[in-house]
Amino acid sequence: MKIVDARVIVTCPGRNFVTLKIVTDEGVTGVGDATLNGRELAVASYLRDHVAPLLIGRDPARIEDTWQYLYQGAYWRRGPVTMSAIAAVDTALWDIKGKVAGLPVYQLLGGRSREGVTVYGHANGETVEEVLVEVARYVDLGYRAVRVQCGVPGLPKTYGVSADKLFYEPADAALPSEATWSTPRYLSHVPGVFARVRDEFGPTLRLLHDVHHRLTPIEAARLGQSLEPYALTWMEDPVPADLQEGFRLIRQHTTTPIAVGEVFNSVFDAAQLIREQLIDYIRATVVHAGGITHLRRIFDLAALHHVRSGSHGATDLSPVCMAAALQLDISIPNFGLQEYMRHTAQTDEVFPHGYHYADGYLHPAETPGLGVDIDEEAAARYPYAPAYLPVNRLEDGTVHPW
Ligand code: EZ4
Ligand code: CO
Repeated sequence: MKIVDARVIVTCPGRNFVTLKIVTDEGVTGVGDATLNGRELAVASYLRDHVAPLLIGRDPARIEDTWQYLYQGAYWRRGPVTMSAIAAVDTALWDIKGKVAGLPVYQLLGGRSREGVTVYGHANGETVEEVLVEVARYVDLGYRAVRVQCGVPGLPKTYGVSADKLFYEPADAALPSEATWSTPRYLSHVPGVFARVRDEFGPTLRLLHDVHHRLTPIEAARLGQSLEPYALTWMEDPVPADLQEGFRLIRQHTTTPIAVGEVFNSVFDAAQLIREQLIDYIRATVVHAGGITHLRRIFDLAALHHVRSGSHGATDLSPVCMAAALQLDISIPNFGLQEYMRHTAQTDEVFPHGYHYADGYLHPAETPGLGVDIDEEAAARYPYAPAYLPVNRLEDGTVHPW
């Protein structure tokens, strides 16, 4: 079998997605997500101009060899653009391998390790009252875990808090919008929010919170301490992880578990965090961390160090990425949680998929391959529209410095 075509499809069914479709001479096809929020066309060009020509004529069965060929062969290593492009190829090749074998990809990864993939949803509101209503909505839907984000009094707009329910779209403008950040206002407000949520929903609902890289290590240590009475499942992205040893300081001060990694591209972004057991959950994803092949490598290192998976699953990760993530989630020994933000009806139309939600769990499709496809005719009806993530400034106008 040989690869005869590798098409890059850019579509915007409510938000932008970049998808690679690999076609073989025997008619078997595979899909991979290549979406990099706010930088979509850079990955599309990388694939179209620099990767697709190298794939033509290759044997699609050689997944590891193709991964090494693209990674080593580029000379320029890592980075979100390169690794998202490699991820798309890798994911599409796993899809093809599953279809050729007649098995869902998780069977090729060792088979099922659990009955379902526990997911968490996003409850967010401007006020605590709104937050409580949103948490109740997820509890009613059967969720066992909920991420809680609340507006901060005195700040006009907070990242992660939106009027949309069940999903939200942070890339909200054709040019970057701006939000204001104040650490003192934030740190004084958050513990009270969790006190109310615990009070209302009791001790067993799993609660999570995303700090979106806004704090310094000592500030994050204080936040972690102040949240200890509410027994969070994790405090996410407390500080940027450019400086991996920064997490030591947080770790020394708090038993609140830590999750990080949604912007990681490589095992090297996480190696120190994992080896020193500075985190509890690794949030790297299929699309941004080199595909199923490389993400499994990250999860295997994590398993050796008591670190569980907690993959990113916001709306900018397409149903193709979610379908691939579920194949890993259901099969690895150290699965923790899977983020699950629902996509819009238009997105679901463009990406028909067989995975489904029931009673707090996502279930991968049982069909051969990943169990997801792209409807290219539907995709063509939604042309690319520029959209960027917001920029954060401090109250004095400084661009948030870390
Ligand atoms: O900011 O997906 O945990 N989820 C998140 C997301 C990310 C966006 C970035 O593209 O932090 O909302
Ligand atoms: Co996050």
